[in-house]
Amino acid sequence: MRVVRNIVILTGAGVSAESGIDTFRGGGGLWEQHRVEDVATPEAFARDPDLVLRFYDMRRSAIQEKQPNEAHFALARLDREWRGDLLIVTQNVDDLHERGGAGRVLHMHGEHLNAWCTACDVRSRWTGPLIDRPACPACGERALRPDVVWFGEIPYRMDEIHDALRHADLFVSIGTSGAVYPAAGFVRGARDLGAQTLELNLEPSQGSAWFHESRLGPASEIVPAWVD
Ligand code: BV8
Repeated sequence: MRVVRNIVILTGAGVSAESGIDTFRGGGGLWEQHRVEDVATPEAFARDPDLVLRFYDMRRSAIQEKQPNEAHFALARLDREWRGDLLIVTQNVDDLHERGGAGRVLHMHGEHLNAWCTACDVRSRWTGPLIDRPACPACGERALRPDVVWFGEIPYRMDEIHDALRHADLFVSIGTSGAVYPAAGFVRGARDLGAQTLELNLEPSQGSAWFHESRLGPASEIVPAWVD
């Protein structure tokens, strides 16, 4: 087995579940309250911008009342102490990794707490609602949308992610169902390039067969157990 110097960690909604943030596909999960095609696509935004803006305003407000859990804190400890390369690629659009103290975090699906101006393309930190069409802080236009990657849109910083996967000695997937691409394909790429692969999840994911090892349980327990 290769010496582990470089680690890539992929996280999904399951790492924030115990902080009280809905997952997408769990029982009573987020998508069950809203059909995917109703809210998380550019077509939905063009068809019914108010519905989409209200959906994201509700979530942007909700995450600000949530707190990081032991999984976020454990990953932050690892991030601070790890001497090699380490990258936390998150599919999540909450800021709990950062509030838990992690520094090397890459939001491939964007962030609730950013707004993206469709007039001037500038992204601004944003904690309030967008439903009232506030003015863009950069250009003044009332053209802000959530800075979140919708289905059919290209995830952020894919080159950086692929570069990290190419150099990874260990790929760890935490709290994701393996349902959404391209994130769900990372494990196969890392394994084909010789990385050890580990899954930490409440239940087997759709990609479980690609992991050398799977540990099942709640993230707030199995992530600190792995890190420490
Ligand atoms: C793209 C932001 C092209 C929005 C999100 C057919 C086949 C394959 C692919 C496709 C296809 N048709 C279309 C596609 C592409 C599509 C896709 O994958 N669709 C799926 C549904 C089939 N993908 C895209 O459109 C992507 N873009 O492909 O562009 C391209 C790409 C690369 C290069 C060039 C061109 C864009 C996808 C991004 C969509 N945006 N989020 C928002 O948040 O509103 S996706 C959304 O799902 C979130 O980001 C979320 O993170 C992500 C994945 O879900 P999970 O995080 O895994 O959450 P889930 O609920 O599913 O699972 C939770 C897991 O946690 C479970 O396993 C559960 O057991 C576990 N768990 C629960 N509690 C705990 C726990 N684990 C531990 N402890 C607990 N306590």
